[in-house]
Amino acid sequence: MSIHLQGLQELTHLIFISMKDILKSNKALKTVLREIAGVAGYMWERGWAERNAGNISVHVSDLLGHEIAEKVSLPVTELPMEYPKLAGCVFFVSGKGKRMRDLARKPLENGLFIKLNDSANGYSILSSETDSGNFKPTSELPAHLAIHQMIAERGSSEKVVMHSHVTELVSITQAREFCKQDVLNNLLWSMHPETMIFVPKGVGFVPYFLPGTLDIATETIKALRDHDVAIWEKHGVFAIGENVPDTFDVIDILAKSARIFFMCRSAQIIPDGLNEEQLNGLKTLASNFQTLPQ
Ligand code: 2HA
Ligand code: ZN
Repeated sequence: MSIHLQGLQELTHLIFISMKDILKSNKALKTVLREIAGVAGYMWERGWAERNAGNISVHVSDLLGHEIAEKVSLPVTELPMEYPKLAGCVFFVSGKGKRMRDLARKPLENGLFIKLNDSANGYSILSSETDSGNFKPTSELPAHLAIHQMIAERGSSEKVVMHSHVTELVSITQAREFCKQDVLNNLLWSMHPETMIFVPKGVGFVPYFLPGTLDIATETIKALRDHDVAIWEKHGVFAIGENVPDTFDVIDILAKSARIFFMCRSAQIIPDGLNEEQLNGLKTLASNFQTLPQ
């Protein structure tokens, strides 16, 4: 029996792609993995990634699709729903139960490449540098794929979906008065002028749901239809972006605003915040804003 299992494992190993080999020649993919590792480290350093908290997925079909086109005979794991716009697409996703601080050091051992099947109702693991059969994509895969599907439906260019337990933003949602989208956005925008510039669409608020479920995935895509970031009540944030560093920066800017608010409050200061006229001025500036100021 054990001999048989060992044989099976070897076979599975053979049909897995060696990512280390692909990365030797694929510089663009190497850069993305380096960026993921960098951002995972920042999340850990900021205290937003305790234990296995947080997850990330990056749509990499453009970078990897041609190299794996012929690899079709891998085992398929069923997904809880269909994602028709993602048929055949390839993603790098952080691994279930894996730690951000480990992803920061060894992205290939703490994340994996998956490819959706042609019916878009299942995925295959293309690579795994750990040989354990228990290595799976993040528990929030339904939310990640629902968001990538929404991005594909509207034809926009975001490739990255990032989830993190941002302490400052989770803290704000502990107060019922801030669990209203307009109140929350006004608070965050009013704490610092650059929040309006870099997060002009503000945040969408998602009331508490059980993590990892289709319900929270559905509510998250509703929130992300008109916003770059969704804040999950008493849990964390989901952000989307065109690349890994920019996606992290949006979360970081929002956290800064929240931190200013809490720092004032803990010094017994009731922050004035920017007023309506000042915010309107920033809104106009943001709509004309194309490139980063020098
Ligand atoms: O990856 O953060 O929401 C673990 C989580 C689940
Ligand atoms: Zn979480």
